[in-house]
Amino acid sequence: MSINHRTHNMRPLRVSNPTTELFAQPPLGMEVADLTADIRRYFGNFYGRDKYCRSSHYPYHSLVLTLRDRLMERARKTRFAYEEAGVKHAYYLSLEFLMGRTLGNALLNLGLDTVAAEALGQLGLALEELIDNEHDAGLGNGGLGRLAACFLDSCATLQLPVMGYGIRYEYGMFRQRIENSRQVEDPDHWLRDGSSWELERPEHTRRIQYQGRTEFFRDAQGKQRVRWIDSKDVLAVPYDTPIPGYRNGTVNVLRLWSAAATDEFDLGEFNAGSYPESVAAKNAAENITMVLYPNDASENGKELRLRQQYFLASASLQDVLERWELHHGIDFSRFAEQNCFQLNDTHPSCAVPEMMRLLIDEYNLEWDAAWQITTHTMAYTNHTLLPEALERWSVHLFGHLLPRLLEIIYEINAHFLTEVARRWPGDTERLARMSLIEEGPVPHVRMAYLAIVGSFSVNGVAALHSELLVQGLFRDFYELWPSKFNNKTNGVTQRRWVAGSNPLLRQLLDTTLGNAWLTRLDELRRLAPHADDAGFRDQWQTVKYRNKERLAKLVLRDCGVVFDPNALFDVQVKRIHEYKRQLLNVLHVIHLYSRLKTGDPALTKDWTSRCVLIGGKAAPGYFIAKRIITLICKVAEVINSDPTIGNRLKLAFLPNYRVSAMEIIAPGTDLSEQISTAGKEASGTGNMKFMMNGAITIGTLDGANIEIREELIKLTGNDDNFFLFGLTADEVEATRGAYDPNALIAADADLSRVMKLLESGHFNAFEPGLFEPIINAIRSPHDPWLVAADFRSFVDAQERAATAYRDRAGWTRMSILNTAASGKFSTDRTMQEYNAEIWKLSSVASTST
Ligand code: 26Q
Repeated sequence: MSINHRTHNMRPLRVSNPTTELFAQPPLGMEVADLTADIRRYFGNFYGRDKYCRSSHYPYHSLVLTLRDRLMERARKTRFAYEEAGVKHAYYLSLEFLMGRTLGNALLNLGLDTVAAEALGQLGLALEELIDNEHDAGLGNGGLGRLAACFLDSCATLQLPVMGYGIRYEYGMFRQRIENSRQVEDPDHWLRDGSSWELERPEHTRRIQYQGRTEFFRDAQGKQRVRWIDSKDVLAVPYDTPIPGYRNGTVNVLRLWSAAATDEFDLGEFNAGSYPESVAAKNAAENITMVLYPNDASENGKELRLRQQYFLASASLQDVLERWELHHGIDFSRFAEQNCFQLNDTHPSCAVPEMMRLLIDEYNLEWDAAWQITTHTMAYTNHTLLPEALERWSVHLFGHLLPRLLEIIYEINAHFLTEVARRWPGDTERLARMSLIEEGPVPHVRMAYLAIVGSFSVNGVAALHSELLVQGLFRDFYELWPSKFNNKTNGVTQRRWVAGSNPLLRQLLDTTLGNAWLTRLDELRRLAPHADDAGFRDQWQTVKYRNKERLAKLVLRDCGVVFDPNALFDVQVKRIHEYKRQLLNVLHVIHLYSRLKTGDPALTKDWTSRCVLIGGKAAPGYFIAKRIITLICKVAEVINSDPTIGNRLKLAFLPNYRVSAMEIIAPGTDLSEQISTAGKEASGTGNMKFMMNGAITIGTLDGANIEIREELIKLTGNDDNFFLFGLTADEVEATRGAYDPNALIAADADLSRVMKLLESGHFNAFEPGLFEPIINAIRSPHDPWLVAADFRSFVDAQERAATAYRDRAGWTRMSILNTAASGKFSTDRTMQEYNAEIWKLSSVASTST
C-alpha cells in the first residue's frame, strides 16, 4: 500500500500523438464578457457555489483561475517561442522569492486591470476588495528575496528566457504581532486556503539523495566510476507559477519544489510492520520544505537548512539536465553555450559540486570536461559584507548528509590549491587563507569560496559593495581572477512599486509624460523641468497627501496611532538589525521628545510636526534586535500618550511589515531613513522604492545610497536633494580600536540628555533594567555600528530635513526631482546589465500580446 498521495499515476496515453488535437484551442477572450463568463463558470460549476455564498474566497479564486488560464496559454506560447528560437536560458536559483500578492500585478501586466474591474462590477464585486483578500506569498526574508521577485518581473518584461527555481515552503516568513511591547511570531500558513496561481507538475518529479555512502565500481566498459548508495531519498515535486511580462505576451515560469516521501520509503517501513514509523518517516521527508528560515544573516549549522539548499540545487539541475537530454541527448559539448545558473548568494551553492556529480556520476563525463561546463555555467551574486554572515558548514555535517558532494569538494579544492601554489609558490599562508576548507578544531566548508571557484562571474549588488568585496573579503580571489569580479547595482520593478502601488502617481506621470516610463524608467528624467511649475507641484503635493491619508489609515488600524497627513512622514521599514541602526532613529526621536519637554520656546519655535514610523521583523533568536523593537514600542507609548506633545511628534511601530504593507507605505512617505553604518548595507532596495515614490532620503554613504545621491547630483548639478550624514566607510574602518563613545556622549549635550532619559528608566518605569543591554551596546568601545559616532551628524541632517519641509514648494520640488532621478534603479536596467555582461541571452518575442 502506498500512503503517498502527492505523485499521481503517470501512465502514458496509449494513442500515438494526441497532443496536437488536444492543444488545438482558440485563444481565450480578453473582453469584459469573456471574463464575466469564466468567473461565473468557475464560481458556479468548478467551485459549485451559488447566490447563498457569502465569502469573498470563491469569487477571488474564480477570478484568479480565469486569469491563470490566460497566463498558462501565454506561458505555453512563450516556451514554444524559446524552443523554436533554440536560445540560451538562464536559471535564477534562490532559496527565497518574496512575491507578495500576485493579483494586481497580473492584471496590470496582462493589460486587464480596467477590463477586470468592469467585469467584477457587473458581477457585483469590488476589485479592490478581492485584491485585499490575497495573502502575501512571503517566501523570503527581505531584500534578497524581494530582489529575486523584481528580477523575474523585469526578465519577463524584457522577454528574456529566464526561469526562477526555488522552494515551495508551506510556511513563509512568520507573522509578527506585538504583545506587551514584544515581538511574537505566529506561523504563516499561507497555503492553507491554497494558491490558485500555481500548477502542480508531478510528471517532472525528481529524486534527491541524502546520507548513505559512496563506493567505487567498474561499469560495463570497465571504467572505474563512483556511485552514491544506501541513501535516504526524497522526491521533489515542482509547482509552476506564471510570471507575466508587461503587456508583451511573454509569460515566464517560477518553478518551486515541494518535498514528498518516496513510495519505497513508506513501503520499507510498512513491511517491517511499523505503520506509525512509516508515517513519521514520511513526515520527516516532507519536513524539508515545511518552513522558511527566518534569519537574514546566516544561522549556521542547522542541518535542515543544508537539506533545503541541496534539495533546491539538485532538483533544479536535474530538471535542466533532463530537459537537455530530451532535446540534445547526452552530448553536453554545447551545454555551457546554452545554459547559465545565477546563484542568489551562497544559499544554492551546492549547485557547483552537484553539477559535477551529475555530469560525472550520472552522465559519465570526465572531470575536466565536467569542470569546464560547471565553471562556464555558474555565476554567483554576493549580498553581504558582514564576515559573520558568510556561510560555512562543518565538514562533519556536510559529509554525513552529502557524502558524495564532500568528496567532490575535496577534489575541487585539490585542483584549485594546485593552481594557487603555481601562481604563488611557497605562499603557504595564502593556501590556508584561500582553501575551500577552513582548518581548525572543527573544519568547515567555506561556501562563498566554493561559489567563487566554481563560477565564471562574481558580483556585488552596488558599486561600493562590489569595491569593498574585492578590497576586503575576496581580495585573494580578486588577485587571482580579477576579471571574474563585477558590479550589478540592484533595482526594483516600477510596475509593482510605482504603477501598482501608487495609482495616483501613475496617473499623474501618464498625463505628464505618457506611459513609456513603465518600461523605460529613464523617461522620468523629463519630470525635472516640471519641478519648477507651481501648478504641477500642487498636483504632485495632492497625490502625496492622498497617499499619506491612505498610510495614516493603515497606521491607525494596525498601531492605533493617529498620524496627521500634514506632518512630515518619516519612515524606516526593513529587517531589524543592529547595522541598519533603527536604534539611531529612536535616539533621534527621544532627542525631539526631550526638546519638546524642555518647554524652552527657543528650541521649539519653528517646529515641524513629525510622524515617525518604524517597522520590520527581528530574527526570532536575535536578542538585541528584539529588545530594540521593545524600545521603539515603549518610547512610542510615552510620547503618544503625552498631551503636552500633541500632534508635534508621533512614533509608531508597524507590526508585520511585509510586501503588501510597503505598497501602502512607500507612496505615503516624505523622508526615507537609510541610515546603516557605512560599509555594512550591501545595497538596500527599499531606498529605491521610496525614491521612485518621491520620498527624500536621509542617509549615509552606504550601499546604493551613494548611487542614489550621484543620480540626483547628475540631474540637478548639486546635492541639495539628499540629506547626507555620517562617517564614510573608510572612516568607519579607521575608527576600529580608537572609538570612545562615552567621551562622545559627554561632549554632546543633546546625546547626554538622550542617554540620561534612557538610563533613568523613563521609558521602562515598570521594568527596571529592560534597556540595559541597549545602553551597554551604545556605550561600548567595541560597538561595531558606531551609533554614538554618527548621532550628532544625524541630528543635524534631521534638522535640515525639518527646515526643508517647512518650505512646501521647496520640499515638493525635491520630491519631484527624486522621482525624476530614479530611472537608474529599475530592475529593467539591472537585468539588462546581467544579460549584457553575464548571461548573454537573446530576447525572444512571443507571438501574441
Ligand atoms: C543563510 C543561512 C542560513 C539561514 C539563513 C540564511 C540567510 C537568509 C537570508 C542569509 C541571508 C539572507 C538575506 C540576506 C539579504 O536579504 N541581504 C540583502 O540583500 C539585498 C539585495 O541584494 C541588499 O539590498 C541588502 O543590502 C542585503 O542586506
